[in-house]
Amino acid sequence: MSTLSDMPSSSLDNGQGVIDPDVFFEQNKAPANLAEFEAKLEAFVSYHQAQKNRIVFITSGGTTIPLENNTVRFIDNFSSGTRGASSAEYFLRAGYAVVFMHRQFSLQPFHRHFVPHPHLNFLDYLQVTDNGAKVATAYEQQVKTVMTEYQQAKDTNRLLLLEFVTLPDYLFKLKSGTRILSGLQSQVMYYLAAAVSDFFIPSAKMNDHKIQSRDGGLTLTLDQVPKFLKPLVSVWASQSLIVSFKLETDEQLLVPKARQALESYGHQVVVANMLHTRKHTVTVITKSSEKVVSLSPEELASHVEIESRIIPQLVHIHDAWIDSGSTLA
Ligand code: PAZ
Repeated sequence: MSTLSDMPSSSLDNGQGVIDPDVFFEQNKAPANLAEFEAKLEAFVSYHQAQKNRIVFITSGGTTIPLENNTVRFIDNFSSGTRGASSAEYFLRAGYAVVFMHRQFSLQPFHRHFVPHPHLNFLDYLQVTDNGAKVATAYEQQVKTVMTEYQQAKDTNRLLLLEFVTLPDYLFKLKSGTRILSGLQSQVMYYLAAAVSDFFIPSAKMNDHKIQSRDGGLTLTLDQVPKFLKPLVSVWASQSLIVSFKLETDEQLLVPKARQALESYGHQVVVANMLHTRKHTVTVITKSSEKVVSLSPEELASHVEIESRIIPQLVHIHDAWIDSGSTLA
């Protein structure tokens, strides 16, 4: 049987496999495209800083956990990126410049209205004409509506798409992003909707090459991912408004765990949601308030999106944060 569990455990962990966030960055390799990520973000931030625009930094989609350094196999999670992609559109409507840091190939703002679709693929939206090709008549109106907003976001340079794939990729970019955005202080909101793994295999403990099946079954031991919200809130982005998400499958745990997160990390907002009801019910929790936001069956049937209710509330909380450095207004 192959096993990764007999490899040396980190020398700087707490004895239970939980390492300090700083140690994580020493023990894992920065993504190869970090410099490119930073250059794009720096240009975007300096443009919006000059315009005095608010920026929301959205994370969206799931992180992967590679099982080999030359990765053939990895652990993934369910997140499709709907929450992040739809929220980006409502933040744009609210006047924000949006950094959309998403899992590669997960849903993107605007594109999400067309692909993936259960019955249509990209080419089904097109039709051949005498001179070339155009949007098929049946979809012209829908394409026009979505394109108008998309074009406006592009023309005003208010949407920056950035990608991650693995957990280290995500964490290096998030940390770097907070450094680049730090000059905007309270003008920035972090909207951390990505489904980030709680467990991973550090690079030093991973097989370098493809795990072989010749020895039968495979036993994996995963380390706990350090609690990055702590340095994010207290050091990396201490002046900004931080909205984290809490996902549970046991209703009894949801609000207590969301409140525990607020207590432990000291940030401003947790949006709590259940796996199976996340598209129509969430609870927006601050230290002094708890508000259930939900859609009626009629609203759901007429394609109202819950993000259209969540974002205005967060904008309101951000207004107060900018005015008084508090969420209590
Ligand atoms: O990406 P999606 O729309 O399928 O799901 C959104 C979500 C459930 C990942 C998000 O709302 C969320 O709760 N993110 C944090 C997950 C966590 O607790 O790790």
